[in-house]
Amino acid sequence: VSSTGNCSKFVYADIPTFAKAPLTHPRELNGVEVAVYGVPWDGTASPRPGARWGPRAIREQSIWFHEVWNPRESALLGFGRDGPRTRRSIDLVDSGDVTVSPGDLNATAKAIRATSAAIAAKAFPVMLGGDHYVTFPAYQGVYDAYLGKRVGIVQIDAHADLVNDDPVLGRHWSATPMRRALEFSGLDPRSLAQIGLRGFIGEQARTFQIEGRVTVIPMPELRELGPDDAVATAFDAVLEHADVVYVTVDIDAVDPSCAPGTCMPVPGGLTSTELLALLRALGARRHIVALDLVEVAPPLDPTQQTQVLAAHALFAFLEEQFLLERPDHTIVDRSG
Ligand SMILES: [Mn+2]
Repeated sequence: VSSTGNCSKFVYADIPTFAKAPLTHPRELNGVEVAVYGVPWDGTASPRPGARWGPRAIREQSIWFHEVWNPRESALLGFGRDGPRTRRSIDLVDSGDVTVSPGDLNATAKAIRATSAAIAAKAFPVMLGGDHYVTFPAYQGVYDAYLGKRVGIVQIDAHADLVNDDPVLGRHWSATPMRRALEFSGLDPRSLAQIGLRGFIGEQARTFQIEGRVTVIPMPELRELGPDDAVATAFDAVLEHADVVYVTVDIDAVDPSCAPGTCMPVPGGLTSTELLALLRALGARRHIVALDLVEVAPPLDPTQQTQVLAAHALFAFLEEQFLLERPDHTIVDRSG
């Protein structure tokens, strides 16, 4: 959107909306297919802040390929599956950022939930975080938009984020969102699947996983299964207890050597190649009603590669989900 009325091809020119898509308010999404929005919030990160800069940094890196891809005008041609394409373009917009209130989690969570609900009612929401706590109010918004449907979760993450209550940090911070989401939905914990876990886990969270029979595919098992089978296993399990799926991707699932810009890095994670393959495997699934990508903390990565990877991962998902033909392709009914 340049002052001459033309959308400049250059990465360094213009206002960097996601993929240089038009900026469109969540109230004006009629006919829109995908709406990207940001939550510039890290007020619930426990160890290191920085994820408030995530949405802007991902947007900046999302325009590198504008020369070859303008979502509404030109084809997005990645090197994924070589299948037939259902179409060339995606009716994608950028709905800006949720208005956060620094220091006021209640007001911020309320705003996230309202924005998420407004977007999910009209389009496929892609949320750019933010620390991982923001997934909880975003999930609530999707739940509101799909009232009557059981919204399961497939989570790509190094951590379980299933802490219930911490003596110091309490119930609302970046290690609790999956626990809060299950508590809110009242769904069987088997409606949650977690892929990429590693490192060490608190007893509280581990006990919940075991007792609730949460599907957990830790790193060693993921390496054995490969991305396609891991995603298939997760979806098969979750869809026994859910009608639709919310996908949340914590960039810390990736090894710190590929994605150092995150608040709680854990060694032994995905390569960037594996993350892209996972996002393609996810993108090939039906039943997904929302996606988020969280915990990109640009101040912790002077090379900017964390947000470059984040942008590529989102493109891989979008190409699979919206442009490539799938044998089981079904658009989820948004009419409720
Ligand atoms: Mn997380």
